[in-house]
Amino acid sequence: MTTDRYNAREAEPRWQRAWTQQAIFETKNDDPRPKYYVLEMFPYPSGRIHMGHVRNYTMGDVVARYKRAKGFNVLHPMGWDAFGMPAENAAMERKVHPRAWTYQNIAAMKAQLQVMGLSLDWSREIATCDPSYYKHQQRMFLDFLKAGLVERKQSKVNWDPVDQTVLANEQVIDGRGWRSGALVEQRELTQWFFKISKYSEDLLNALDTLDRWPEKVRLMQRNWIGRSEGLLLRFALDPATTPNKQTELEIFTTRGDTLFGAKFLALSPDHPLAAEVAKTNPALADFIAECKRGGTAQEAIDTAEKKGFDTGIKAVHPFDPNWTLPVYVANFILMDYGTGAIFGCPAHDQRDLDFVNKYGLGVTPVVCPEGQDPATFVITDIAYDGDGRMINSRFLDGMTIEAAKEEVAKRLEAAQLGGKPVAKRQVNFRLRDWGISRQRYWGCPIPIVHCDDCGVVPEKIENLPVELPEDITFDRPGNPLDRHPTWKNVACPQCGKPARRETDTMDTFVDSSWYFARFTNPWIEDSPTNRADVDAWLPVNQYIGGVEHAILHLLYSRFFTRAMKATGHVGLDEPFEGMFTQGMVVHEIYRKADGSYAAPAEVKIEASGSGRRATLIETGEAVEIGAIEKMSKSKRNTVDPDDIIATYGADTARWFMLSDSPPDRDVIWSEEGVQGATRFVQRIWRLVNAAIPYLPPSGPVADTSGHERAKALRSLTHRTLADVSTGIERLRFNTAIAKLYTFVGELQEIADNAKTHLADDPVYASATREAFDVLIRMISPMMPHLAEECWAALGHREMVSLASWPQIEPDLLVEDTITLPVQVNGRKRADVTVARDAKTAEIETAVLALDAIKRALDGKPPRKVIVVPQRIVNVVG
Ligand code: ANZ
Ligand code: ZN
Repeated sequence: MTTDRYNAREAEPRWQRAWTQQAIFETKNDDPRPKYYVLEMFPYPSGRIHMGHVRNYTMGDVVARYKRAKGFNVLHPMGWDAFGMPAENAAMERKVHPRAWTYQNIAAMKAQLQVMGLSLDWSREIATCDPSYYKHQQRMFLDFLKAGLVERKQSKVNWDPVDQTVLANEQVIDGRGWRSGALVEQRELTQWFFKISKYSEDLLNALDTLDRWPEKVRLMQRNWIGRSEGLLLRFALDPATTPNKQTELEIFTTRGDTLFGAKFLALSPDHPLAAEVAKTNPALADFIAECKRGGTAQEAIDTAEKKGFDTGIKAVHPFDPNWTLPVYVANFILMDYGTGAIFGCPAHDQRDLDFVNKYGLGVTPVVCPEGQDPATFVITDIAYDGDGRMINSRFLDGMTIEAAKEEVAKRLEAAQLGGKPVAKRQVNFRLRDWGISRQRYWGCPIPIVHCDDCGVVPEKIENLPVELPEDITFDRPGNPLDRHPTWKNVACPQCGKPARRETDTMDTFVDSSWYFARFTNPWIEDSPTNRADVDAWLPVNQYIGGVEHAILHLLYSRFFTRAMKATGHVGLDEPFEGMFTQGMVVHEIYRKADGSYAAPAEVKIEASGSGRRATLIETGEAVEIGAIEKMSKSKRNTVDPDDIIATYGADTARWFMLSDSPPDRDVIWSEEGVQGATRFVQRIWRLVNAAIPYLPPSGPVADTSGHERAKALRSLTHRTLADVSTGIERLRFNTAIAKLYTFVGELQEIADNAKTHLADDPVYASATREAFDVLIRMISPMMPHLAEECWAALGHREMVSLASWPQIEPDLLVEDTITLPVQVNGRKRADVTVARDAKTAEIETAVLALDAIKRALDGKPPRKVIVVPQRIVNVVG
């Protein structure tokens, strides 16, 4: 018998080796069992895993191990989202090649993941920077191009005028280039786009079918796609005020009801009419140029001060020929939404209100909230965008907003301007086409050649992959592919004449938009997917990741799957059947007297009075315990998974990660919590070893009839099993764990007195054996190493990772007693607890034996006792 402490440091690597040697987590595509595909978002190889990864991958691993035990053929792969800017930054700062940097990081992180004991199929490992992966991505780009899902068009980029380079949005900080500090400008470049907007309606509607996605995520996607119903409305212009006798201007509005509150029209700085006026108006030309300074990021546009320039053009109100409105160019109107022109109603749109307050154009409210007096309702600084009744709006007065919209639409559809209806109804989407061109090296090359004679020519499929050159320099800003001496010089695939390669690479979101499909058969060389395999495995049954990817990554993946279907690479639309977004890992912040931060590893926490106090381990200096926040390097409140695993073992880290909070909420990482988890690991080990000498071999459980205690134990075992199973199925890991704590508490008593309870009671010993065998299988998804060790100690030869999940015996789930209320002459006097199958006569006897009932009857015999089976007992006195 082993009574030693459980030594995680020795046991964990031993079991990891055993799993690897027997390749038990390698999944076969031809396995006939039902499939289950569980996937966690693959990591960017930054160099080290963090606690967020630990949480994410532990959750996925519990699901994978559980489903395997339930008899599924489980696919649980892992790979690397390996292209991206940090590798280029490292190259610039440390003179290391992006490829070398990336692969070193992959090796380091892979070792860290292996130490966590994750049941991953490493035979399917993918790195997106590997030509054997991106070759297929290039192929799909060409397929999409042929299918009309790719387009080349002008688009704005952030341009750093000092570094002479294009910047990603995240490289623009407060309107300046992150390296040069120069004010960023907008530039137009011809770029490649995936036509995701073709699927706007479908991507929106299909959200309704994703009933295993968090509502929050679906809502974020809905808002991002942004469907709005409105009007395309043509305003007549006074031709005398326009540069070339233009007679009309088309705008898009979702608020036709507010037309009588209109104070101005506004054009985007990129609107053709603005450019036309600017030709003869240098001040306007300057204004337009100024608007183009500052980044292209939406946020920058939203927060910038609202500015405009009066073009001098006059527009005519559609309901009143004598009412004219000034036409401005304004910096907050985007060219690529609606028509790039609007009418402004300041009372009910904040941007418009800010604008008119600056230019003194006045405000007339036209919607009055319920309960407000229209005579006194005014708007000054805050626009009103709520519900109400129409006011100051002639024939619309008194209507609801909806009714007014309808009335306006009807009248303007019937009215004519230049021989056509003034307005027509239009559905608009906020979702823009996906610009994938990046002017960087470390990404998937776009397989296109530019030929002076043939124009834009797709590379031939047989020439794929277009591989990145190895010999590049990072001594200057800009795209190394662009300035590479030879790489871009190629023969035109069509005419053979000298031509140039496209030097843009793809947005790294493309790489992560189909990796889940590639995992289903990462070996196939001549196509991105094997149709039989990909159709058998997809959709991913359970996808798990951070809420920060709730919008773009999931939307792009949903688009890509549709595009792959359109080009014959998969057979479905929706890649992720179940989606789960886990909460963050948060930790206290410690601040030293000088204001700098101390890391948790440098701090000792002690109880002090009713609270806690923290000191620096090294110097004893007191540190202030601050707020609990997301782990971040800048606040130094991070805990290194490696340290935790080295000190306590992976099982402790995994258990604590799951035990403390609901998985979709934040979990507070604390030393106390980790201590609690590690004590629990030791407790299970002691418990098992105390019982082992008295346990019969595993086998059918002895007949417990007539043995109430054994029956009760079996019932507890199976009820716990049922609860833990549902907990895991619903990803409520913390509730599953709470049940396990209770169960272990009950088993403790047996173990403490093992000899007395078990030595001479074979029936109870048999029920106890069952309890332990079930316990170990229940903890095995969360603490797989400890479970293997206990399972072996309990005498099992096969690994618990291969054992099947215990069968729940439904009979044992029903409690075998029942409690009924007892009334005397219509008033409740007591409860009676009897066997569920007790006969009426037995219930009568039990009821009349109760003190409360005797008292209520004043000691006299009852006139009648009526037992309503399973419901109530009525005593008539
Ligand atoms: C008049 C109006 C009055 C508007 C009012 C709003 C409130 P969503 O819902 O996102 O579709 N708009 C139209 N095109 C624009 C552009 N290219 N750039 C900036 N703004 C634009 O938004 C539609 C509303 O956004 C439209 O309805 C228009 O302003 C503005 F009390 O028209 B509205
Ligand atoms: Zn050519």
